Amino acid sequence: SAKLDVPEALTFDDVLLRPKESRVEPDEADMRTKVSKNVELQVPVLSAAMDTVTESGMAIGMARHGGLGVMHRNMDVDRMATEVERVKRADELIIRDVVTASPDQTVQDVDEMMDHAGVSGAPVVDDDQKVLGIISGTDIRPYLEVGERDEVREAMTDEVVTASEDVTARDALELMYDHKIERVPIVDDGNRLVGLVTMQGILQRREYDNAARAEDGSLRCGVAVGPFEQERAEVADEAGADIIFIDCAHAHNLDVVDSAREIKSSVDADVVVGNIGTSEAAEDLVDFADGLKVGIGPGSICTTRVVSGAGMPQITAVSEVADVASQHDVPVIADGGIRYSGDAIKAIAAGADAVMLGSYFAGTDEAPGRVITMNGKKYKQYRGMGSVGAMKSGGGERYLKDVEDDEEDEYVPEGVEAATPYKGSLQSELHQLVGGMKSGMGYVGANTIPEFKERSEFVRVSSAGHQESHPHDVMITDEAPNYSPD
Ligand code: RVP
Repeated sequence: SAKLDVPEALTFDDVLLRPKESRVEPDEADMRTKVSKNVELQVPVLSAAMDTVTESGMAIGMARHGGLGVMHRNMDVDRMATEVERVKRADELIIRDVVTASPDQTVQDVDEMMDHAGVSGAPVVDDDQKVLGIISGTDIRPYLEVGERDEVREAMTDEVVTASEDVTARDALELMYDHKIERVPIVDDGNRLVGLVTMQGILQRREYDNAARAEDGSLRCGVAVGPFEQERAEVADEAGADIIFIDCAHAHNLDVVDSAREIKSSVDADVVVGNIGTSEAAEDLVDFADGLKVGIGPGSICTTRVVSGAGMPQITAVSEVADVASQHDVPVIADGGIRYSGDAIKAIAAGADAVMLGSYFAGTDEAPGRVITMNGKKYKQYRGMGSVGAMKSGGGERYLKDVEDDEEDEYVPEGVEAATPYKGSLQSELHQLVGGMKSGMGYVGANTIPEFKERSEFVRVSSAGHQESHPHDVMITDEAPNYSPD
């Protein structure tokens, strides 16, 4: 029957990159890419908009290392705005959230307070925020050693070098060198404290020379909004989000398309729409979307395909969408199902400009949530945004529009709640991911992402070939930093 004359769709394990003649040193591969029409990244990687993956901590880490964090929407609009502001302010020259001391506090008090806040010095201000002095660990130590409980006004340095808000990093550094100090309070015309510039802050900014920054120097970040959340989108835009991600499990729903178009017309930020998995969906979105996100069911915690019977294996989905999107210069993000760096670079070969990962980052320190120990091994929680737990705390509409409040039985989840091995710092995970992707570029002989997309070719892999790809016929004795058996 014609109904059974069906096309085949492929995913990561079905294909490998055909090795090609090359002079490319992987280390030197240029990973720059566009994730949306107006946002370029140094590293083609995004962290997923999930409540166990991306809040401001992850977004800051991703952007500092050249990628992009997309913050989830399981939080109220006010908190979302605060989270965006946190990212935007993270690497600002002038720290606005300054820990201050008052002149009549005791030195012990201030010592504890600074310890708690993780700072080593604080401006001393009066009730009117006027700067009276500055106190640091060095000023306090002699008092603590002899056990005296003096007031801050005794211990502080009262000749303070201050600067005004228009200070540049260079000026501030010069002041610090000239006066042998490490922090300069920033004051207004009335000598009232408005911020602080620290040596450490300036040096830290220099360290992240690969960071994803907007024109004003702030770190880039993305925010997920529901398909009908016009207000959230506008608030995110106002707060300074660089990209708004219309976040929907099936963005080819025509009501979603209409609403996304409306949101696009009311914000300044770029608007990326997803998820989709077919060329028809891409056709319906390319006229207004600044980027398209692909993935119907590939996610590690996703049960959409099992529950609904619908989905699209990811390599085919990406290449269908990319065929259409590339004709309109709309970037494509491959979202979900990436377990290894090899998967990530295969997604780019299929036509994506960047990749989004959830489980890969959920175990890092930068992801929300605590480390838990089970049977002596460390884990962090990782759950689908369509899981019962995530839906209960607000993520429901991604998967269902009309769930009655808190009637658990009413939910038809499309995701599971899980634990993922604890992995330590985001930086080392990203290093492995990007390093592996660069190796792929070396094997194909491409120096840049666009060149790689052009030059790469796939071969089809049999199940015997797949088995051969993984370590086999051995017992692994030491864990590799970039491989663990499934
Ligand atoms: P993975 O990287 O394989 O863990 O997949 C992460 C992606 O899975 C997310 O970016 C999102 O598109 C999708 N997701 C999130 N929640 C769910 C679900 O509950 N079904 N799916």
